[in-house]
Amino acid sequence: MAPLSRTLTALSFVASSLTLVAADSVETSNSTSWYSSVAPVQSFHSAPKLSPPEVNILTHDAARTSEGYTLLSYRGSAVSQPAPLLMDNNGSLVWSGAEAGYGDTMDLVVQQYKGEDVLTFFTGSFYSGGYGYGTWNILSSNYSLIRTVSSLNQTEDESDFHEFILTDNNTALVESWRVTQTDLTGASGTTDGWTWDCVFQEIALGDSREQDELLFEWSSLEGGVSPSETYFEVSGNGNSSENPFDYCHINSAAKVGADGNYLVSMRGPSTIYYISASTGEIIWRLGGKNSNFTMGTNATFWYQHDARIAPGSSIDSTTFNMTLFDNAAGGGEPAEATGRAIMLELDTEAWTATLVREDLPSFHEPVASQGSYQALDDGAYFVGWGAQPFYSEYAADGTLVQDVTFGTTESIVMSYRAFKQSWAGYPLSSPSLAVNGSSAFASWNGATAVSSWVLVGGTSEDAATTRLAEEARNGFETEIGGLDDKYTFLAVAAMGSDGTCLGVSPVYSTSSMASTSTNGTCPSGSTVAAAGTNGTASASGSDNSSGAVGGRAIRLVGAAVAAFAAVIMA
Ligand SMILES: *[C@@H]1O[C@H](CO)[C@@H](O)[C@H](O)[C@H]1NC(C)=O
Ligand SMILES: *[C@@H]1O[C@H](CO)[C@@H](O)[C@H](O)[C@H]1NC(C)=O
Ligand SMILES: *[C@@H]1O[C@H](CO)[C@@H](O)[C@H](O)[C@H]1NC(C)=O
Ligand SMILES: *[C@@H]1O[C@H](CO)[C@@H](O)[C@H](O)[C@H]1NC(C)=O
Ligand SMILES: *[C@@H]1O[C@H](CO)[C@@H](O)[C@H](O)[C@H]1NC(C)=O
Ligand SMILES: *[C@@H]1O[C@H](CO)[C@@H](O)[C@H](O)[C@H]1NC(C)=O
Ligand SMILES: *[C@@H]1O[C@H](CO)[C@@H](O)[C@H](O)[C@H]1NC(C)=O
Ligand SMILES: *[C@@H]1O[C@H](CO)[C@@H](O)[C@H](O)[C@H]1NC(C)=O
Ligand SMILES: *[C@@H]1O[C@H](CO)[C@@H](O)[C@H](O)[C@H]1NC(C)=O
Ligand SMILES: *[C@@H]1O[C@H](CO)[C@@H](O)[C@H](O)[C@H]1NC(C)=O
Ligand SMILES: *[C@@H]1O[C@H](CO)[C@@H](O)[C@H](O)[C@H]1NC(C)=O
Ligand SMILES: CC(=O)N[C@H]1CO[C@H](CO)[C@@H](O)[C@@H]1O
Repeated sequence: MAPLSRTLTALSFVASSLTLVAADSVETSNSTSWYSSVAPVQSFHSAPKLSPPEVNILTHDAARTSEGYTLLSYRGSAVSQPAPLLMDNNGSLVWSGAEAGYGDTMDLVVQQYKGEDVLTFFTGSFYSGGYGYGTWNILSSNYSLIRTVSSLNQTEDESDFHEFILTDNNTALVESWRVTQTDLTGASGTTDGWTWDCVFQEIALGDSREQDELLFEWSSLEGGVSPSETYFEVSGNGNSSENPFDYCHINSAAKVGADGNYLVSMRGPSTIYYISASTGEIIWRLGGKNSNFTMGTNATFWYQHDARIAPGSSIDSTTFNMTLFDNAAGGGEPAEATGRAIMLELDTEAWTATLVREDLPSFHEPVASQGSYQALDDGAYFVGWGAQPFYSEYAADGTLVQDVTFGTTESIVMSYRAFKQSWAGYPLSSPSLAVNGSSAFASWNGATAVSSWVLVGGTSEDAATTRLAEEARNGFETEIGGLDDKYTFLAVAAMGSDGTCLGVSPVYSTSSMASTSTNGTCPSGSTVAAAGTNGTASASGSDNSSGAVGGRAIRLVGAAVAAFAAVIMA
């Protein structure tokens, strides 16, 4: 591949704009301090290296909001600590990939790999034209990297960041941008112009990258998408291999229907393509200059993302529904007044596209780039507003039930896509403890099974075993107040809802105000989760009688939890 001028984006660090706010004070924050920063962040005593966004929850109908975690690929030039993030419905952090060194990422999402839930996301280089060169990461429920996947048949064996789909046939869909010389006269360029050819591949996954095999490859130029289909303007690009014209800008791809055909979205032509898996031919186009469908009232979309067949629909039927994110902007002047997430009913006999659902953003503006639209299992819909730092949930009847912003200024704080999904995470790391004033603070990045925290203490490093207090988990970091000076060595144990000890922090010294190298021990009497299962490597029993693996759990129910909560222990 010809060398490209690689302008890294999203690197400028706006340190002066940072506002640190107290941990987990997020539910109703509409404070002056939130608005005084473009990218306010939360901070934690027990996880001082993490700076996830402090969100501003504009709407939250808790009774109608779907369960699950929100997945963000938080980044942008105003973001001090870009990271893949899991947040809960209160805007509390659940997992930040920053601890493991992940920074700028794209498309964090839960998928299934070999029957297990995994987290997948892109890491690599980001370029100002809105594409990337990198790899897709697959993390297990213990947050360890199972493997990476990348495009094949490339001079540089790297993928673009727009799409990564794991299919239930152990294959993956990936994309890449290939610099290619072509006739650009149809797009007001030269006959011997240069463009990015938009490529997608289906790869059969082996047990490692070396064993992966290319099953199918399609490119926009070879597949029949003419440069004349684009709405993007050449404007000085396309005259050299170092300055290729982005005519197609592929984003979403999906494998659909009984024949395993492909549904592919490209922004440049504002068109969604249905492509045959057996011949590579374009079966039909939706939208754009050569649409097979007549677009009904308000059905036309511009510079869209994330085209999917709606749940309950089949592309093999003559009528079916499709969801997509309509940016309304991206090619110069905004084409519509606002971005929106829409569902179209398509009829492949009458060749009509009819708008049947439209979810509008509270900010009511076009969305210059990025965006996603997810149908949830309960009939609700979840929207990631791309370049606008918002995510929103709409009930089946269209009511906005959750509306959250995670930055205040357009285009400098963003997440390519946002999802709401269920996830169970069992980190291999240990819980963290810090003391500040007369309180202990406990957290465990990525642990989803923690129901309460037990504080244990003692007067020597090796004997921090006296059970002092128990506090129900309360957001990412839980405060356990009223420390007694007498216990100079402390540890916190993370307890599951059945009283199982899932993990223990290292012993912390209140005289040095730092963790020691001694591992904490599970509270005596608790069942210790088996090492290696559920990522509980950090849990260990305090003694032989403490209920080793298989021992009976001591269940700490209502009254016991309340009695322990925030109580000063003598
Ligand atoms: C939050 O505060 C900002 C700035 O004071 C204001 O513009 C906005 O309307 C407020 N939002 C809500 C939901 O109260
Ligand atoms: C959100 O906070 C409320 C109290 O403010 C609490 O009852 C609820 O359990 C919290 N939800 C989550 C998902 O943490
Ligand atoms: C499943 O993947 C294999 C290659 O791994 C391929 O040969 C087969 O056609 C695929 N089946 C379907 C239904 O796509
Ligand atoms: C590999 O890429 C080249 C273009 O660089 C293309 O012509 C060829 O068809 C691709 N091979 C496969 C197996 O798709
Ligand atoms: C391509 O166009 C740019 C300006 O649009 C110009 O600076 C550059 O010299 C041109 N390159 C070639 C090879 O013509
Ligand atoms: C879609 O329209 C093209 C002409 O633009 C035509 O060649 C093609 O057959 C149409 N597809 C179907 C499925 O009718
Ligand atoms: C189409 O959209 C416009 C602008 O949002 C709106 O005023 C009009 O009511 C819509 N028409 C229909 C039939 O939905
Ligand atoms: C498409 O969605 C609309 C609105 O939910 C629904 O009324 C219609 O039945 C759906 N059409 C199909 C073919 O599923
Ligand atoms: C205690 O917390 C306050 C407020 O976050 C912070 O300013 C201070 O540095 C902390 N003290 C210690 C010893 O960590
Ligand atoms: C972490 O998860 C992977 C994949 O599920 C598994 O192979 C590995 O054994 C786990 N590691 C530990 C220490 O449990
Ligand atoms: C302390 O815990 C870590 C896991 O968190 C483990 O690797 C290490 O072996 C433990 N050390 C001792 C002395 O048990
Ligand atoms: C690998 C493993 O042991 N997973 C278990 C973790 O804990 C959950 C809930 O307790 C179980 O459902 C999993 O099977």
